[in-house]
Amino acid sequence: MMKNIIKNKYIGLMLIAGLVSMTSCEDDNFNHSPSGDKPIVSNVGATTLTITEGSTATIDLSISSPISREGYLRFRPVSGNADFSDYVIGDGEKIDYANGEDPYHTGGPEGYIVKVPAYSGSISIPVEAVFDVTPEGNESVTVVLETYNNRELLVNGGGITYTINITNYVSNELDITFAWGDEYCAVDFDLELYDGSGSTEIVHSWGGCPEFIYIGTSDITTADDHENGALADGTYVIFASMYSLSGQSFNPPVNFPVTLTVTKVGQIQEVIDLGTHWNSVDGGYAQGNPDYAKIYLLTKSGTTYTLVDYETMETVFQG
Ligand SMILES: [Ca+2]
Ligand SMILES: [Ca+2]
Ligand SMILES: [Ca+2]
Repeated sequence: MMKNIIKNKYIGLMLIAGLVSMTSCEDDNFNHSPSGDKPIVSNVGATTLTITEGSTATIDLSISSPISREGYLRFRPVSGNADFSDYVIGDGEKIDYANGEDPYHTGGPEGYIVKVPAYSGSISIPVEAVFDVTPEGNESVTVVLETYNNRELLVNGGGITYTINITNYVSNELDITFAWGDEYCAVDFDLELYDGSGSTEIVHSWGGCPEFIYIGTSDITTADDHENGALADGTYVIFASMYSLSGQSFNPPVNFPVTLTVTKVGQIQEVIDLGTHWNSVDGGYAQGNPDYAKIYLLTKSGTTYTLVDYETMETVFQG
């Protein structure tokens, strides 16, 4: 009984507040657009984008009547084999239920969210095809542009469909990635590139997990983490090692799941399994393990790279 009285009182107060605010609306001259007059967002550029990995294109929109409030739009993927790791729309903000993300707590399907600033008459939204070295087929995704969250903006026709085609990046650059399992990142492995004598370091990768060296097309000037540059034709030394267990102990002992992945960017990739070379008992250099490194000879001849296992003299990569 008491509950009902309170509830009725509350509703009564709400009605009075509503009447007051309606009255005050009629008293001023501010033009409140009925919902049918909300700004309409229209496409003004291409609706099919073809973008090479590592490059960016734009989706260009016009907004029919700029408003004093920010609005939100969503690009909702509806089909295709490219996922959020392959392309980024806007500044990358998204709802992604697979990873428990919903920044506006509004529910609804997954997609990239773009904020349209107040007073915008147009907006140009970047679409980035994410760079990777992996040789792969072309990727594609179809997304639908829709209003989102506060629904201050309406999209022409209720939605605009865009097709984003992602072209595999291909080059004569070489990527060498040395990985030992994300769960063992506290253990310190290192990757280094030396000249043919094995005594002068050209470049090293010491601070990552995985470590990688990228041999690009510009000149190397200083030895630094991952720095890329062109190499003159000749033979070089790749030195892949465990520096230290870094105080980590493992019970039971483990073989670290080490791989050396050699990729002629976008073209040829070889994953060399080194899963039996390093373990938690023998450790690395700092633990006095004499077999703490794997050594390879890397020969560059024009745009062809050959990697030979120094122990067995077996060719493990050519491309
Ligand atoms: Ca890709
Ligand atoms: Ca690729
Ligand atoms: Ca390291």
